[in-house]
Amino acid sequence: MPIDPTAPYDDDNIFAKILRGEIPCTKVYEDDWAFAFEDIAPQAEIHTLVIPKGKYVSWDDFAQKASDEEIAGLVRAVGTVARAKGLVEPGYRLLANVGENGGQEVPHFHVHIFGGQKLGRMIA
Ligand code: DGP
Repeated sequence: MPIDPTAPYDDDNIFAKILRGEIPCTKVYEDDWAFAFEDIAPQAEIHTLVIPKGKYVSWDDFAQKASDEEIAGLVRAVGTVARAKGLVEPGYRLLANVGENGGQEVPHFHVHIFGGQKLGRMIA
């Protein structure tokens, strides 16, 4: 179900529950700003999600409201995870779906990391 990227943050969303340890995940990385775990329905050989620890609905919400430290923390965490997984060479793809047209389903901002294979060109 696509989400409204401008809606108030929902504390009961699935990634909030993962962050609180209420539902299990395969954790990959954690620091003060970010948390990373494997996607439950991988769309590539490697498909990892990186989320901020702060309560942000979407990229738009994060870009508008997060502190510079939080933004830097998330960006660095994405880079750290991709590097730790050995993806820097031959490369990988980052994706953030936003709202209905972007196909965002979980209303806690997240960045997808895809890798481990040659990825096709995709718009939809
Ligand atoms: P998006 O469409 O960008 O909102 O992607 C949401 C992703 O989250 C999707 O690839 C599947 C993944 N996902 C949904 N529920 C869970 C869950 O409970 N655990 C994990 N690990 N991933 C989930």
